[in-house]
Formats: sequence, C-alpha cells, structure tokens
Amino acid sequence: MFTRRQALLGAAAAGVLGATLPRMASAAQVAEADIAGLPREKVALVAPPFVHAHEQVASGGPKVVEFTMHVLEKPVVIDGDGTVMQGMTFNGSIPGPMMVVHQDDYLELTLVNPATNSMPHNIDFHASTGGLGGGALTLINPGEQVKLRFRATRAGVFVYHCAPGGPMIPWHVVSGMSGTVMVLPRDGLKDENGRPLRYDRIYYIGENDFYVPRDKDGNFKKYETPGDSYADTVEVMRGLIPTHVVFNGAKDALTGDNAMKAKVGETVLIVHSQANRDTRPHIIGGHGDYVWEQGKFANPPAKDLETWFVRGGSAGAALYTFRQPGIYAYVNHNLIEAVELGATAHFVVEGGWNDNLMKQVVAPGPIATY
Ligand SMILES: [Cu+2]
Repeated sequence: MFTRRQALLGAAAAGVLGATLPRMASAAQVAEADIAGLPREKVALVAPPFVHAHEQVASGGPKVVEFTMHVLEKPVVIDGDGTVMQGMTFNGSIPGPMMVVHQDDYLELTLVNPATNSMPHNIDFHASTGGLGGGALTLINPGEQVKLRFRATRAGVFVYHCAPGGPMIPWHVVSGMSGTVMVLPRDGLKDENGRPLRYDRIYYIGENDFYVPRDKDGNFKKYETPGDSYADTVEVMRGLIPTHVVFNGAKDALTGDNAMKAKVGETVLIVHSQANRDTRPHIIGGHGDYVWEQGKFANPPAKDLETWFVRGGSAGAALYTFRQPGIYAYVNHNLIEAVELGATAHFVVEGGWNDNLMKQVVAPGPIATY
C-alpha cells in the first residue's frame, strides 16, 4: 500500500512535491496515513450511571480513542421480587457503558464475544456513518473479537445497540443490549447564544422496556438460557406492552443507596437513552435548565423545560443546577410506567434550603373555622 507519508517522502526527495501527490495516493490512503499519525488514548469504561473521566473542552487536536467491550449473556434480576430475565449485555451492565469522545475524534472499539456466549452479536453506532452503523462489520460469533473505527463527525448523544439481523434485533435490544456514545463539541457545550456551559457531574440513565413471559398463574417465568426464553418472550414483545420499564437494568437500580448524588449549586448533565421505545424524562421538583431533547449539540438547547421527550432509538441530554436539597424523583412521566413498571430514579441533593423559592407557610392542621 502506498501511503501519503511515503508519497510525501518520495515527492520531497524528487523535488516535485505537490505535482505527483494527488494522483499517487487515493483519498482513502491519505486518510489512513493521517489517522496513523494521530495520538491515541486508551479509555477504561465504567458502568452506568457513571461515566469515565473526560475533558469537556478538548485540549488538543483530534485523536483515536480506544475502547474495549465484552458482550456478556447472563441472567439478571430486574425487580425486587427476584424476577430473572435472561439478559444480554455490553460489558455486563444494562445499559452498556457510555463512551465519550470529541467531534472529529476517531472512536475505535474492540468488541469481544466470549466463547461462553451462545449467540452472534454486533454493534450499530447511531453516531457513525455507513455499514449499518458498524453492524455489518462487527458481527461476531462466540469466541471471536473484532475492531471497528469510526469518525465522530456529529456532536451529540447517540444510542448504540446490538443488531444481529431480523427478529434477533429487537430481542437483543430488549434483553439489554444498548448504550450511548457522547460526542462533545471540541469547545464544549454551549447555550443558545454560544456561551459555554459546563457540568460538575454527569449521570447516564439508560431506560429499558422488558417483556418477561408469565405462566398460567400470572407469575413471571424463569428460563435456563436466552435461547430457552426466546419463543415466549417474542410473544410478549409482539403485544407491545412491557412488563417492566426500568432505569439502569432493574426496578430501583438508582434509588436508596444507589441514588445519584449532587449538592445544591452543582450543575448536573443527565443523559437519558431509550433504544426501543419513547419516553418523557421529568425531575419532580426541578427542571431542565438547558435541554437538548433530540440530544444533538449543534442545535441550541431548549430552556426551562418541565418534561422532555426522548424518542425510541435516541438519547437526550439535560443540564440542571440543583437549587434545593432533598430527594428528587427522576421519572418517566408516564406515571404508570414510573410507579407501577419501575421507571423511577432518585437524586439525593445536599445543601441549604431556600425559603425564597419554597416555604410551608402554615403546617398541616385542622381546617380553620371563622
Ligand atoms: Cu446481541
């Protein structure tokens, strides 16, 4: 292969730089040589709702950011009753971990399908361009691995999911195989006037709809393997009514000891993805100060939203500065889904109460008679 570097060296030696280069190196070869010269960074992923450390404003030029994920098929408990689903996961978590890069970086993923799995898997990156979002180039059997690189040309939060073909696609997705890539603008997030926006903390909430079959008595059924659960699960899926709608892979995965933390005055970026079904995030007692409802940062954020809409197959981002302490429920504001099916998380916020914003003027007591 004749690279741009070789072409430049050869042309410079011959003293004809510029005259021969365009015809001697194809655009693809030029790009490959350019990419080979970029700095590389290896990033270790962390399980949601946490996100790996990253710069909000890129300190250098484009680079190649390397990630590795293992697909793990495993049973997961999805509610407090001990209901078990035969899950399929990226890196063992539902949702899969968030990968953060900057616009014009190259994201390079090594995807591993261990021999202990039973099925082929792949990855479709909504952030990428071409080849089924990488799905066509990443289909691997148990015992195989593959490496895919794509250029992050558009800024925003984007879903990734498994898409191994036909009826396997929705089944793998509703079994847990989705996650998010965040492509930050190189100069960071901005408000509607182009002024910089920063966050003190970031949380990634992946919402999932699960379809667990029931036995004739109405109890959730348990299966030995994903394959055993397939036929019954597809029947429930076709009814389009989920048995569970949860954040972070299980009912109450983000409440109690696992509630997300913040302090009064801190600004939190909340990224919310749903790979399969529409949802409507809402902070009870708070707002979205700046919301990229469609999740794409080239568009100005909406302001002061009460509830926002995240389309199935996309991710949205909301920036909120907490102004009061307390426990905030963060819900899908279909309240049946929030309370009955599981789509509720908590933020525990420390700090001083502001009476100017809210005050109980008279405590509850008997109805006054005059
Ligand atoms: Cu899969």
